[in-house]
Amino acid sequence: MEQLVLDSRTRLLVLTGAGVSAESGVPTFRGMNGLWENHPVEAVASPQGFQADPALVWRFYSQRRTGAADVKPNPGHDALVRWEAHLGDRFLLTTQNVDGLHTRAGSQRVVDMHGNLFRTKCADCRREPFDDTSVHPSGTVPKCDSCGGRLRPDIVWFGEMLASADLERIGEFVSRKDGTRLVFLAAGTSGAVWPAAGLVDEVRTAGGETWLVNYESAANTERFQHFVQGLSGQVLPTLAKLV
Ligand code: BV8
Ligand code: ZN
Repeated sequence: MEQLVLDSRTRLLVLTGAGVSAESGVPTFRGMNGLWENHPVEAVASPQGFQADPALVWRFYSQRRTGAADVKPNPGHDALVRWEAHLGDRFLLTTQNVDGLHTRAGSQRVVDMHGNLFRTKCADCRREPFDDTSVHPSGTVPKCDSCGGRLRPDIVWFGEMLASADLERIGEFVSRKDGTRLVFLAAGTSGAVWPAAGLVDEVRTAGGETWLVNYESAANTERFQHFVQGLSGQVLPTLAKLV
């Protein structure tokens, strides 16, 4: 198997998707055929879906909070913690996953680019998002205790822009001019959702080296210079040479 060399001249940007959490027992989107209770996920995870039926959306996220609460990080998450310890500020992990497993594994330089399942905000006022593990009984929509409006998970829904601070942090890392060589590794992602699916092209434009670790071919596999097919929990622990 080709080895990813992480030496003192390397800076590494990692992008993860649902596949990295699969071995922890978190269902993937493709694994669910993109459906939840026969609703296309894009329909439930959208402002329109919330406008139309907020109780349904809260049932979706309450179920996922319950599911994600009792899972544990797997060896794929742990390998990324070791790489970060080796590279320090020459490491950045951006994840499409909202399960918080990277942070639970010990990763620090993490961008939750699509938000976090265990944080809540108000749909109707600008109060600060807050940590929240509460699961709501079916049919209920929690109310905001500062404006009385509807609370919603602090998650980036389809049709919503990602946080500009997150996009800037990723952009700064990709375009950094500090004499290091840029390496990008995507793991456990089908490359179907944008702007995450376009990161490989931004890195190529910046002259970076590109790796994909995935169980099956992704929508953008041909955009990567290296494709290592396999389970991230088995591949990531042995993929990198830390020198
Ligand atoms: C936006 C939070 C501006 C919610 C999520 C350009 C072209 C086409 C469409 C668009 C475009 N630009 C924008 C769009 C629209 C849209 C989009 O991309 N639509 C897709 C469906 C075509 N993008 C957006 O709306 C984004 N916002 O662009 O705003 C704007 C606004 C208006 C109009 C235009 C532009 C916001 C996107 C974020 C949405 N929120 N999540 C929640 O989680 O509930 S996306 C969600 O789905 C996940 O976060 C993730 O991003 C995606 C699922 O993908 P993956 O994580 O890759 O998971 P998947 O199951 O698909 O694949 C898993 C892979 O792992 C598989 O390949 C499998 O083989 C592999 N695998 C499985 N097990 C393992 C494994 N690999 C290794 N090891 C294993 N063990
Ligand atoms: Zn409010």
